[in-house]
Amino acid sequence: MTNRRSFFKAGAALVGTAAVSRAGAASLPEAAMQSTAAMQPPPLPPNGRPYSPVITLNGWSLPWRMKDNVKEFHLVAEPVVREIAPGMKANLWGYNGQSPGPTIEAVEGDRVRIFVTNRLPEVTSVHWHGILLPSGMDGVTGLTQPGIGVGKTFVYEFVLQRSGTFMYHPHADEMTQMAMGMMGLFIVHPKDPRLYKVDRDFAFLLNAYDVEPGSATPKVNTMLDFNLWTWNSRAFPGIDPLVARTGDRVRVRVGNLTMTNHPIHMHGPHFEVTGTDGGWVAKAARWPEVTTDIAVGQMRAFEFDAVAGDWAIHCHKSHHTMNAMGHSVPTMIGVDHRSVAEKITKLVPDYMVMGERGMHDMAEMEMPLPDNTLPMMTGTGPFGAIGMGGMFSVVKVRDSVKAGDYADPGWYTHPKGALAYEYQGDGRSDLPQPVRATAPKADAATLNARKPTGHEGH
Ligand SMILES: [Cu+2]
Repeated sequence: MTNRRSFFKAGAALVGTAAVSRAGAASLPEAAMQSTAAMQPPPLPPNGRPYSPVITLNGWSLPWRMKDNVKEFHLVAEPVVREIAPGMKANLWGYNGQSPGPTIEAVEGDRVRIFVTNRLPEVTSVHWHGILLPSGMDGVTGLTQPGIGVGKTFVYEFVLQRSGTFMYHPHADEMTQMAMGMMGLFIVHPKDPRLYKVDRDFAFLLNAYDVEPGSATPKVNTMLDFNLWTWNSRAFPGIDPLVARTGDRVRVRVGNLTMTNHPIHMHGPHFEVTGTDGGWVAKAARWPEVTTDIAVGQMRAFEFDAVAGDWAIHCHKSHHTMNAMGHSVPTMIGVDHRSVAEKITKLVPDYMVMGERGMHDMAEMEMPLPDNTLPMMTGTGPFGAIGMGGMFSVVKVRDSVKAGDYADPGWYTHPKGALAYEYQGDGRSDLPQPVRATAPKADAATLNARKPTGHEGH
């Protein structure tokens, strides 16, 4: 039972195997529940080693019970209803009332004992993604443990060997359970709270769902063509802003549990990646960036010095800043279909011509949508439609924000002379035509060129 052999030969500094204490498992710690998608201000640790908690966007951190110097947490895997954004709720699976599950926060060197109760209709398990632990605690159904049966509770116990940004998710029927939203963040703070200290520490998971417009339950067999691209199971404009004070050192931690990579791009100040799956990045190995690509299963932490303004932060795959809508919409740019539209309107009075001058109109029009469906491009700023959904938010930096205040400060007031404006200088609207080269005569080769056709099925 008490196996004290080192489980990781190369790491002399590592503490020995965590042995589950059956006495400790005698009574279940209370399982805190959350019914709202509103961000819950992070509590300071009531006991144990000190740390500065992370801000989980639209989320919360799980309280623990300290028992004989062990932090005891209780996760309950269960069906939940998550508000993806105001106007749309999804039937997901998650933990303790929400998807993603609550963020687990602890400190390097802590011994944690995590009770997992299964209230799903099938077996589950929890894999502690990125955390170095005895392999028997790794949570892989069939390989390191039997699945946690319906209605049963399992206990995981291990010592946190190193600090960093980690995740948890099932390793049982993963395709279904992750497509349904079962995942959470696991943050391990450094033992020395002065190490890597920042003023604000935000965290979110990249996740994705395929929920048909008008329905509420994700299609779990979808492999790549998801239609809801979310951060912590929220789509813009439902995603919290990242609020900071001018000059704050800000960290953003991101984990990717979707089925594709996401180049996360931030406007404004350059940032540097300070943490990866392998831990903290040495100062000499950091370089300035404005986009960091986060592959499937990866975690990244990046840091910057906050500069006043409203700065967009988003995935740079432009289809990931869109909300659900059918994808089989033909490209109409450059097509004048007014005469056709007139004929259709006689038959279908509500018919709308759209897309022939680009898609921006769609961000502004109020189109009737099926129930429980978000507009495809949405969110309104001080200057009109933002035309974004999905994986998009705003870093809102102000001089006046107080320490510990994460409330939305509203829109930025731009200093005089620091705002783009419409040119009205000489009143001319007939701008000179550019001189264009004359097109060469089409020859046989051009006429024979075959263009690819048929994009149905994408
Ligand atoms: Cu993306």
